[in-house]
Amino acid sequence: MSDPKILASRFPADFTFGVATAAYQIEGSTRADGRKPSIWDAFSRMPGRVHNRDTGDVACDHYNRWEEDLDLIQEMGVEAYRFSIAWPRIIPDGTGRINEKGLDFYDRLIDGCKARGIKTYATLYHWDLPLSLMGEGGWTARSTAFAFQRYAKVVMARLGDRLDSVSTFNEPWCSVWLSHLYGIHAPGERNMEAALAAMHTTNLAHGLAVEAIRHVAPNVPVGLVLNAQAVIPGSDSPEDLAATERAFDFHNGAFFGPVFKGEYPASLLSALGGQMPSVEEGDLAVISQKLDWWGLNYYTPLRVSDDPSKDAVFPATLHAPFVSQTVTDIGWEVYPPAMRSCVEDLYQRYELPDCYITENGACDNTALVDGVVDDQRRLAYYADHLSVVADLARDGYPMKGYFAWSLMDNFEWAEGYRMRFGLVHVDYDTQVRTIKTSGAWYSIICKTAGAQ
Ligand code: IFM
Repeated sequence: MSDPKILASRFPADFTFGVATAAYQIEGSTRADGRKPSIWDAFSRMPGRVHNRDTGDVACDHYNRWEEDLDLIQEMGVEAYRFSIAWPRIIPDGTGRINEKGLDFYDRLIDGCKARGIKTYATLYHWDLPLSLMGEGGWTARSTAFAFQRYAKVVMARLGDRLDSVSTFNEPWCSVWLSHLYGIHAPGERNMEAALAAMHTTNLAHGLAVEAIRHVAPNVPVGLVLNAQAVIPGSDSPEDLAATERAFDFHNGAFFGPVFKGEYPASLLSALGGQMPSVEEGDLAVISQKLDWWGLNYYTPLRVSDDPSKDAVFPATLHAPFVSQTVTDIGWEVYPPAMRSCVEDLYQRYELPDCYITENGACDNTALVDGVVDDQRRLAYYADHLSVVADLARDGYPMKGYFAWSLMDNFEWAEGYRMRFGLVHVDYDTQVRTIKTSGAWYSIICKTAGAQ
Protein backbone atom coordinates (compact mmCIF):
# COMPACT_ATOMS: atom_id res chain seq x y z
CA MET A 1 0.00 0.00 0.00
CA SER A 2 1.94 3.02 -1.16
CA ASP A 3 -0.79 5.55 -1.92
CA PRO A 4 0.40 8.30 0.43
CA LYS A 5 -3.04 9.86 0.86
CA ILE A 6 -4.66 6.59 1.88
CA LEU A 7 -1.75 5.81 4.19
CA ALA A 8 -1.92 9.26 5.82
CA SER A 9 -5.65 8.83 6.45
CA ARG A 10 -4.92 5.79 8.67
CA PHE A 11 -3.18 7.89 11.35
CA PRO A 12 -4.82 9.70 14.27
CA ALA A 13 -5.50 13.40 13.58
CA ASP A 14 -2.95 14.59 16.17
CA PHE A 15 -0.13 12.33 14.90
CA THR A 16 3.09 14.26 14.15
CA PHE A 17 5.13 13.66 11.00
CA GLY A 18 8.71 14.88 11.03
CA VAL A 19 12.20 14.49 9.67
CA ALA A 20 15.40 13.93 11.66
CA THR A 21 19.08 14.81 11.43
CA ALA A 22 22.06 15.06 13.81
CA ALA A 23 24.61 17.83 14.29
CA TYR A 24 27.86 16.11 13.36
CA GLN A 25 26.26 14.41 10.37
CA ILE A 26 25.10 17.61 8.67
CA GLU A 27 26.50 20.82 10.15
CA GLY A 28 30.14 20.99 9.03
CA SER A 29 31.92 24.20 10.15
CA THR A 30 33.59 22.20 12.89
CA ARG A 31 35.92 25.06 13.79
CA ALA A 32 33.49 27.93 13.44
CA ASP A 33 32.53 30.32 16.20
CA GLY A 34 34.49 28.67 18.99
CA ARG A 35 33.52 25.03 18.46
CA LYS A 36 36.26 22.65 19.55
CA PRO A 37 36.77 19.03 18.41
CA SER A 38 34.53 16.19 19.43
CA ILE A 39 35.55 12.53 19.63
CA TRP A 40 34.26 12.12 16.05
CA ASP A 41 36.56 14.84 14.72
CA ALA A 42 39.47 12.86 16.15
CA PHE A 43 38.19 9.37 15.30
CA SER A 44 37.41 10.18 11.68
CA ARG A 45 41.02 11.26 11.19
CA MET A 46 42.43 7.94 12.39
CA PRO A 47 43.39 5.53 9.60
CA GLY A 48 40.99 2.67 9.10
CA ARG A 49 38.15 4.00 11.22
CA VAL A 50 35.88 5.74 8.70
CA HIS A 51 35.40 4.76 5.07
CA ASN A 52 37.59 6.91 2.81
CA ARG A 53 38.75 8.83 5.92
CA ASP A 54 35.68 11.03 5.45
CA THR A 55 35.07 13.57 8.22
CA GLY A 56 32.25 15.88 9.26
CA ASP A 57 34.36 18.98 8.50
CA VAL A 58 32.00 20.14 5.77
CA ALA A 59 29.22 17.52 5.71
CA CYS A 60 26.06 19.19 4.31
CA ASP A 61 27.30 22.65 5.25
CA HIS A 62 24.08 23.02 7.22
CA TYR A 63 25.76 25.46 9.61
CA ASN A 64 25.74 27.97 6.74
CA ARG A 65 22.73 26.66 4.81
CA TRP A 66 20.27 26.12 7.65
CA GLU A 67 17.78 28.64 6.25
CA GLU A 68 17.65 26.85 2.90
CA ASP A 69 17.24 23.54 4.75
CA LEU A 70 14.40 24.83 6.91
CA ASP A 71 12.76 26.20 3.75
CA LEU A 72 12.94 22.68 2.32
CA ILE A 73 11.29 21.19 5.41
CA GLN A 74 8.54 23.79 5.17
CA GLU A 75 8.09 23.26 1.44
CA MET A 76 7.69 19.52 2.06
CA GLY A 77 4.90 20.22 4.53
CA VAL A 78 6.77 18.50 7.37
CA GLU A 79 5.38 19.41 10.77
CA ALA A 80 8.37 18.75 13.04
CA TYR A 81 12.14 18.81 12.85
CA ARG A 82 14.25 16.55 15.07
CA PHE A 83 17.83 17.85 15.25
CA SER A 84 20.65 17.52 17.74
CA ILE A 85 22.67 20.12 19.57
CA ALA A 86 26.45 19.86 19.48
CA TRP A 87 27.88 19.88 22.99
CA PRO A 88 31.31 21.04 21.65
CA ARG A 89 29.69 24.18 20.27
CA ILE A 90 28.07 25.03 23.61
CA ILE A 91 30.77 24.04 26.12
CA PRO A 92 33.77 23.42 23.85
CA ASP A 93 35.87 21.65 26.49
CA GLY A 94 32.96 19.76 27.98
CA THR A 95 33.37 21.61 31.25
CA GLY A 96 34.25 25.22 31.95
CA ARG A 97 33.60 28.09 29.58
CA ILE A 98 30.22 28.47 27.87
CA ASN A 99 30.39 29.53 24.23
CA GLU A 100 27.62 32.02 23.56
CA LYS A 101 28.20 31.87 19.79
CA GLY A 102 27.36 28.18 19.83
CA LEU A 103 24.11 28.87 21.63
CA ASP A 104 23.40 31.66 19.13
CA PHE A 105 23.44 29.20 16.25
CA TYR A 106 20.70 27.04 17.79
CA ASP A 107 18.83 30.19 18.79
CA ARG A 108 18.69 31.17 15.13
CA LEU A 109 17.82 27.64 14.04
CA ILE A 110 14.96 27.34 16.52
CA ASP A 111 13.61 30.78 15.72
CA GLY A 112 13.85 29.82 12.05
CA CYS A 113 11.72 26.75 12.71
CA LYS A 114 9.18 28.78 14.66
CA ALA A 115 8.97 31.39 11.89
CA ARG A 116 8.13 28.61 9.44
CA GLY A 117 5.64 26.85 11.71
CA ILE A 118 7.93 23.84 12.25
CA LYS A 119 7.89 22.10 15.65
CA THR A 120 11.28 21.67 17.34
CA TYR A 121 12.38 18.28 18.74
CA ALA A 122 15.92 18.66 20.10
CA THR A 123 18.34 15.91 21.10
CA LEU A 124 21.06 16.85 23.56
CA TYR A 125 23.51 14.09 22.71
CA HIS A 126 23.95 12.46 19.33
CA TRP A 127 27.49 11.16 19.85
CA ASP A 128 29.68 14.28 19.59
CA LEU A 129 31.36 14.22 23.00
CA PRO A 130 33.80 17.13 23.49
CA LEU A 131 37.23 15.61 22.90
CA SER A 132 38.72 17.23 26.01
CA LEU A 133 36.54 14.99 28.16
CA MET A 134 38.45 11.95 26.88
CA GLY A 135 41.29 13.13 29.13
CA GLU A 136 39.11 12.10 32.06
CA GLY A 137 37.97 8.88 30.35
CA GLY A 138 34.97 10.19 28.38
CA TRP A 139 31.83 8.18 29.03
CA THR A 140 33.75 5.68 31.13
CA ALA A 141 34.24 8.36 33.80
CA ARG A 142 31.44 9.11 36.25
CA SER A 143 32.37 12.83 36.15
CA THR A 144 31.14 13.02 32.53
CA ALA A 145 27.57 12.46 33.76
CA PHE A 146 27.79 15.62 35.84
CA ALA A 147 29.37 17.58 32.99
CA PHE A 148 26.44 16.47 30.83
CA GLN A 149 23.95 17.62 33.44
CA ARG A 150 25.49 21.09 33.39
CA TYR A 151 25.43 21.16 29.59
CA ALA A 152 21.74 20.16 29.64
CA LYS A 153 21.01 22.95 32.09
CA VAL A 154 22.81 25.55 29.96
CA VAL A 155 21.01 24.51 26.78
CA MET A 156 17.56 24.39 28.35
CA ALA A 157 17.98 27.72 30.14
CA ARG A 158 18.69 29.42 26.81
CA LEU A 159 16.54 27.44 24.36
CA GLY A 160 13.93 25.64 26.44
CA ASP A 161 11.28 28.34 26.00
CA ARG A 162 11.03 27.46 22.29
CA LEU A 163 11.45 23.69 22.27
CA ASP A 164 8.44 21.48 21.69
CA SER A 165 10.29 18.47 23.00
CA VAL A 166 13.71 17.35 24.16
CA SER A 167 15.48 14.02 24.44
CA THR A 168 18.59 13.45 26.49
CA PHE A 169 20.37 10.79 24.42
CA ASN A 170 20.11 9.33 20.96
CA GLU A 171 20.72 5.57 20.91
CA PRO A 172 22.83 4.86 24.00
CA TRP A 173 23.28 1.36 22.52
CA CYS A 174 25.57 2.94 19.91
CA SER A 175 27.44 5.34 22.18
CA VAL A 176 27.99 2.50 24.68
CA TRP A 177 28.26 -0.95 23.04
CA LEU A 178 29.15 0.08 19.48
CA SER A 179 31.69 2.63 20.73
CA HIS A 180 33.26 0.94 23.76
CA LEU A 181 32.77 -2.78 23.17
CA TYR A 182 32.63 -3.36 19.42
CA GLY A 183 35.06 -0.54 18.53
CA ILE A 184 33.13 0.61 15.47
CA HIS A 185 32.18 4.11 16.62
CA ALA A 186 34.24 6.74 18.46
CA PRO A 187 36.25 6.37 20.59
CA GLY A 188 36.72 2.88 19.14
CA GLU A 189 37.33 0.91 22.33
CA ARG A 190 36.94 -2.87 22.62
CA ASN A 191 36.72 -3.52 26.30
CA MET A 192 33.82 -4.92 28.33
CA GLU A 193 34.78 -3.18 31.55
CA ALA A 194 35.00 0.18 29.81
CA ALA A 195 31.70 -0.49 28.05
CA LEU A 196 29.93 -1.30 31.32
CA ALA A 197 31.31 1.88 32.84
CA ALA A 198 30.07 3.86 29.80
CA MET A 199 26.68 2.18 30.17
CA HIS A 200 26.25 3.28 33.75
CA THR A 201 27.64 6.80 33.21
CA THR A 202 25.29 7.25 30.27
CA ASN A 203 22.27 6.06 32.22
CA LEU A 204 23.23 8.31 35.12
CA ALA A 205 23.80 11.27 32.79
CA HIS A 206 20.34 10.70 31.33
CA GLY A 207 18.77 10.81 34.81
CA LEU A 208 20.76 13.86 35.91
CA ALA A 209 19.80 15.66 32.70
CA VAL A 210 16.12 14.86 33.21
CA GLU A 211 16.41 16.39 36.67
CA ALA A 212 18.04 19.53 35.22
CA ILE A 213 15.50 19.86 32.41
CA ARG A 214 12.54 19.52 34.77
CA HIS A 215 14.08 22.22 36.93
CA VAL A 216 15.02 24.73 34.23
CA ALA A 217 12.32 24.12 31.58
CA PRO A 218 9.48 22.25 33.30
CA ASN A 219 7.09 22.65 30.38
CA VAL A 220 9.20 20.85 27.81
CA PRO A 221 8.25 17.16 27.40
CA VAL A 222 11.33 15.04 28.09
CA GLY A 223 12.15 11.70 26.52
CA LEU A 224 14.90 9.25 25.67
CA VAL A 225 15.56 7.82 22.21
CA LEU A 226 16.55 4.14 22.12
CA ASN A 227 17.38 1.93 19.18
CA ALA A 228 15.78 -1.04 20.87
CA GLN A 229 16.89 -4.21 19.16
CA ALA A 230 14.04 -6.26 17.74
CA VAL A 231 15.54 -9.55 18.87
CA ILE A 232 14.25 -12.64 17.05
CA PRO A 233 15.40 -16.24 17.72
CA GLY A 234 17.04 -18.04 14.83
CA SER A 235 15.02 -21.18 15.67
CA ASP A 236 12.58 -22.50 18.27
CA SER A 237 15.24 -24.56 20.02
CA PRO A 238 15.45 -23.98 23.80
CA GLU A 239 19.07 -22.87 23.32
CA ASP A 240 18.16 -20.18 20.77
CA LEU A 241 15.19 -19.03 22.84
CA ALA A 242 17.42 -18.63 25.90
CA ALA A 243 19.99 -16.81 23.75
CA THR A 244 17.27 -14.41 22.58
CA GLU A 245 16.38 -13.59 26.16
CA ARG A 246 20.03 -12.94 27.04
CA ALA A 247 20.40 -10.76 23.95
CA PHE A 248 17.32 -8.79 24.98
CA ASP A 249 18.77 -8.17 28.43
CA PHE A 250 22.13 -7.11 27.07
CA HIS A 251 21.04 -4.93 24.15
CA ASN A 252 17.80 -3.51 25.53
CA GLY A 253 17.59 -4.31 29.25
CA ALA A 254 20.86 -2.48 29.94
CA PHE A 255 19.01 0.77 29.18
CA PHE A 256 15.29 0.06 29.48
CA GLY A 257 15.83 -1.76 32.80
CA PRO A 258 17.38 1.09 34.81
CA VAL A 259 15.31 3.80 33.10
CA PHE A 260 11.88 2.18 33.21
CA LYS A 261 12.22 -0.28 36.13
CA GLY A 262 15.01 1.16 38.24
CA GLU A 263 17.14 -1.98 37.93
CA TYR A 264 19.74 -3.64 35.73
CA PRO A 265 18.69 -7.04 34.32
CA ALA A 266 19.51 -9.88 36.69
CA SER A 267 21.17 -11.93 33.92
CA LEU A 268 23.50 -9.06 33.05
CA LEU A 269 24.43 -8.56 36.69
CA SER A 270 25.08 -12.21 37.29
CA ALA A 271 27.21 -12.60 34.13
CA LEU A 272 29.07 -9.30 34.19
CA GLY A 273 28.50 -7.85 37.67
CA GLY A 274 32.15 -8.39 38.59
CA GLN A 275 33.19 -5.97 35.83
CA MET A 276 30.52 -3.36 36.55
CA PRO A 277 31.47 0.07 37.91
CA SER A 278 30.07 0.93 41.29
CA VAL A 279 26.39 1.83 41.20
CA GLU A 280 26.08 4.33 44.02
CA GLU A 281 23.14 4.65 46.34
CA GLY A 282 20.49 6.82 44.73
CA ASP A 283 21.79 6.35 41.16
CA LEU A 284 18.92 4.13 40.07
CA ALA A 285 16.33 6.50 41.52
CA VAL A 286 17.85 9.37 39.52
CA ILE A 287 17.96 7.24 36.38
CA SER A 288 14.39 5.99 36.63
CA GLN A 289 12.54 9.30 36.89
CA LYS A 290 9.32 9.36 34.92
CA LEU A 291 9.59 10.42 31.28
CA ASP A 292 6.93 12.05 29.11
CA TRP A 293 7.76 9.95 26.07
CA TRP A 294 10.28 7.57 24.61
CA GLY A 295 11.55 7.29 21.07
CA LEU A 296 12.13 4.14 19.06
CA ASN A 297 14.70 4.15 16.27
CA TYR A 298 13.98 1.06 14.21
CA TYR A 299 15.64 -0.14 11.01
CA THR A 300 16.11 -3.92 11.03
CA PRO A 301 15.72 -6.97 13.30
CA LEU A 302 18.48 -8.68 15.25
CA ARG A 303 18.27 -12.44 14.63
CA VAL A 304 20.24 -14.46 17.14
CA SER A 305 21.20 -18.02 17.92
CA ASP A 306 23.06 -19.53 20.84
CA ASP A 307 26.86 -19.40 20.82
CA PRO A 308 27.80 -22.74 22.36
CA SER A 309 31.55 -22.08 22.56
CA LYS A 310 32.99 -22.34 26.07
CA ASP A 311 34.69 -18.97 26.03
CA ALA A 312 31.67 -17.07 24.64
CA VAL A 313 31.13 -13.83 26.51
CA PHE A 314 27.66 -12.74 27.67
CA PRO A 315 25.23 -12.54 25.94
CA ALA A 316 26.90 -15.46 24.08
CA THR A 317 24.97 -15.19 20.84
CA LEU A 318 25.71 -15.52 17.14
CA HIS A 319 24.00 -13.82 14.22
CA ALA A 320 21.27 -16.02 12.74
CA PRO A 321 20.55 -15.78 8.99
CA PHE A 322 18.17 -13.21 7.51
CA VAL A 323 14.70 -14.44 6.61
CA SER A 324 13.71 -11.71 4.18
CA GLN A 325 15.41 -11.51 0.78
CA THR A 326 15.17 -7.73 0.79
CA VAL A 327 18.28 -5.97 2.06
CA THR A 328 19.11 -2.26 1.94
CA ASP A 329 22.32 -0.90 0.41
CA ILE A 330 24.01 -0.88 3.83
CA GLY A 331 23.25 -4.60 4.19
CA TRP A 332 20.39 -4.44 6.68
CA GLU A 333 17.49 -6.89 6.37
CA VAL A 334 14.13 -5.28 5.58
CA TYR A 335 11.52 -6.89 7.81
CA PRO A 336 8.65 -4.60 8.90
CA PRO A 337 6.88 -7.16 11.17
CA ALA A 338 9.82 -6.89 13.60
CA MET A 339 8.97 -3.24 14.18
CA ARG A 340 5.59 -4.33 15.45
CA SER A 341 6.86 -7.21 17.58
CA CYS A 342 9.52 -4.95 19.07
CA VAL A 343 6.94 -2.38 20.21
CA GLU A 344 4.58 -5.08 21.51
CA ASP A 345 7.35 -6.80 23.43
CA LEU A 346 8.59 -3.59 25.04
CA TYR A 347 5.12 -2.50 26.18
CA GLN A 348 4.63 -5.96 27.65
CA ARG A 349 7.85 -5.84 29.63
CA TYR A 350 7.88 -2.20 30.79
CA GLU A 351 5.49 0.56 31.75
CA LEU A 352 6.28 2.87 28.89
CA PRO A 353 4.90 6.34 28.18
CA ASP A 354 3.87 7.72 24.76
CA CYS A 355 5.99 6.55 21.86
CA TYR A 356 7.46 8.38 18.88
CA ILE A 357 9.22 6.56 16.09
CA THR A 358 12.15 8.96 16.21
CA GLU A 359 14.01 7.32 13.33
CA ASN A 360 13.15 4.93 10.56
CA GLY A 361 14.36 4.83 6.98
CA ALA A 362 16.50 3.02 4.47
CA CYS A 363 19.90 3.31 2.89
CA ASP A 364 19.21 3.40 -0.85
CA ASN A 365 22.10 4.73 -2.93
CA THR A 366 20.11 5.24 -6.13
CA ALA A 367 22.00 7.87 -8.12
CA LEU A 368 20.90 11.25 -9.36
CA VAL A 369 20.12 10.98 -13.09
CA ASP A 370 18.95 14.00 -15.09
CA GLY A 371 17.99 15.80 -11.91
CA VAL A 372 15.97 12.87 -10.52
CA VAL A 373 16.65 10.30 -7.78
CA ASP A 374 14.01 7.64 -8.32
CA ASP A 375 14.54 5.77 -5.05
CA GLN A 376 11.67 3.31 -5.23
CA ARG A 377 13.22 0.90 -2.71
CA ARG A 378 13.33 3.62 -0.05
CA LEU A 379 9.77 4.61 -0.87
CA ALA A 380 8.61 0.99 -0.45
CA TYR A 381 10.48 0.75 2.87
CA TYR A 382 8.73 3.85 4.19
CA ALA A 383 5.33 2.69 2.98
CA ASP A 384 5.65 -0.72 4.63
CA HIS A 385 6.95 0.60 7.96
CA LEU A 386 4.48 3.49 8.16
CA SER A 387 1.74 0.95 7.62
CA VAL A 388 2.99 -0.94 10.71
CA VAL A 389 2.94 2.26 12.76
CA ALA A 390 -0.61 3.04 11.60
CA ASP A 391 -1.67 -0.47 12.69
CA LEU A 392 -0.03 -0.05 16.09
CA ALA A 393 -1.88 3.25 16.62
CA ARG A 394 -5.14 1.62 15.51
CA ASP A 395 -4.55 -1.22 17.98
CA GLY A 396 -4.25 1.15 20.92
CA TYR A 397 -0.49 1.65 21.28
CA PRO A 398 0.26 5.30 22.18
CA MET A 399 2.05 6.14 18.92
CA LYS A 400 2.35 9.93 18.74
CA GLY A 401 4.66 10.64 15.85
CA TYR A 402 7.09 9.46 13.20
CA PHE A 403 10.38 11.00 12.06
CA ALA A 404 11.94 9.90 8.80
CA TRP A 405 15.70 9.34 8.90
CA SER A 406 16.85 11.42 7.34
CA LEU A 407 15.90 14.79 5.90
CA MET A 408 18.96 14.61 3.65
CA ASP A 409 21.97 12.46 2.80
CA ASN A 410 24.71 12.99 5.36
CA PHE A 411 27.84 11.70 7.09
CA GLU A 412 26.93 8.11 7.93
CA TRP A 413 29.52 7.65 10.73
CA ALA A 414 31.97 4.79 10.03
CA GLU A 415 30.52 4.47 6.51
CA GLY A 416 31.40 8.07 5.65
CA TYR A 417 29.39 9.61 2.80
CA ARG A 418 28.99 6.45 0.72
CA MET A 419 25.72 5.39 2.42
CA ARG A 420 22.74 7.64 1.74
CA PHE A 421 19.63 7.78 3.93
CA GLY A 422 18.12 11.10 2.78
CA LEU A 423 14.70 12.00 1.47
CA VAL A 424 16.70 14.77 -0.16
CA HIS A 425 19.82 14.10 -2.22
CA VAL A 426 22.93 16.11 -1.41
CA ASP A 427 25.60 16.68 -4.04
CA TYR A 428 28.66 16.98 -1.80
CA ASP A 429 30.64 18.89 -4.46
CA THR A 430 28.10 21.62 -5.02
CA GLN A 431 25.89 21.26 -1.91
CA VAL A 432 22.85 21.27 -4.21
CA ARG A 433 19.82 19.63 -2.60
CA THR A 434 17.34 17.63 -4.73
CA ILE A 435 14.14 16.16 -3.34
CA LYS A 436 14.06 12.44 -4.19
CA THR A 437 10.99 10.49 -5.31
CA SER A 438 10.65 9.24 -1.70
CA GLY A 439 10.84 12.82 -0.43
CA ALA A 440 8.04 13.95 -2.72
CA TRP A 441 5.99 10.94 -1.60
CA TYR A 442 6.63 11.63 2.12
CA SER A 443 5.70 15.25 1.51
CA ILE A 444 2.24 14.14 0.34
CA ILE A 445 1.86 12.11 3.56
CA CYS A 446 2.79 15.18 5.64
CA LYS A 447 0.55 17.55 3.70
CA THR A 448 -2.41 15.16 3.75
CA ALA A 449 -2.00 14.55 7.49
CA GLY A 450 -1.66 18.28 8.11
CA ALA A 451 -4.91 18.99 6.28
CA GLN A 452 -6.94 16.40 8.24
O1 IFM B 1 22.72 7.78 10.76
C1 IFM B 1 22.31 7.05 11.86
C2 IFM B 1 21.85 7.96 12.98
O2 IFM B 1 22.85 8.85 13.36
C3 IFM B 1 21.46 7.15 14.19
N1 IFM B 1 20.54 6.09 13.84
C4 IFM B 1 20.83 5.27 12.72
C5 IFM B 1 21.16 6.12 11.50
C6 IFM B 1 21.48 5.23 10.30
O3 IFM B 1 22.57 4.42 10.58
